[in-house]
Amino acid sequence: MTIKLYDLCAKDRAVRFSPACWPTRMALAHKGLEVEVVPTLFTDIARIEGGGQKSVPVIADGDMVVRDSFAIALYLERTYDNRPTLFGGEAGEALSRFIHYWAGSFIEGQIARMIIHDIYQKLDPADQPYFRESREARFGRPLQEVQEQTPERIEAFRQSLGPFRTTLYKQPFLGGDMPLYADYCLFGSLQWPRLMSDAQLLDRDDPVAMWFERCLDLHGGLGRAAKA
Ligand SMILES: N[C@@H](CCC(=O)N[C@@H](CS)C(=O)NCC(=O)O)C(=O)O
Repeated sequence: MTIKLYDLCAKDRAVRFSPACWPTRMALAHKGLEVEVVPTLFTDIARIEGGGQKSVPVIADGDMVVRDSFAIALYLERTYDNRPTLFGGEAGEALSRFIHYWAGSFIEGQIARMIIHDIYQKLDPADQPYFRESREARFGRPLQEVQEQTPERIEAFRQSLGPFRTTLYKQPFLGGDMPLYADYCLFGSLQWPRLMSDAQLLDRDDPVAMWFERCLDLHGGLGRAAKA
């Protein structure tokens, strides 16, 4: 049965940019599951089936509605346990939880400060007032002032990826020889600026950039085919 994925979209509905939804798209592909992507605006989220949703991704697998990207990954792992694993066992699941939170807070927090106004400009006009108001309340400043693409900020971001980079000197993926859900968490973080901004956050010869290129090619080039 086809799984429905409610995925955030920009003004151009074909642009699906959410750093939280990309791990789910990659997880569904990893499991070899068929998916119908439902492009969803920020201002549509409350109307997603099941009701009461506050964020995407949300999936509907038949009657089963699951929200939150990590909960979805756990659901897919348990429900489709005869398909390739997303975690490589219980310890991998526990460690992936850390990567999920690290990507969603520390990594994406830094990226947001570099691209937030670029994101705003690509959103549907129906979403722009909500996005501006909610994000300006969060940052306490106008979006134009929050966004800083200075060399210093970009360099600080690159340096903060040090432990990730060092890991990639030893192995091609966080999962080892093959990607696992932890890779998809950080892939989502970096796919977000790739699709929504012209800022070059990584040096081309950075091992993290090379890992990202490998991720773009996974699952038939799913990530690379995404419209910017
Ligand atoms: N913990 C959630 C966070 C998801 C999340 O923050 N999604 C954003 C899009 S990237 C969202 O839907 N935000 C709704 C809003 O800001 O109103 C998950 O990983 O699924």
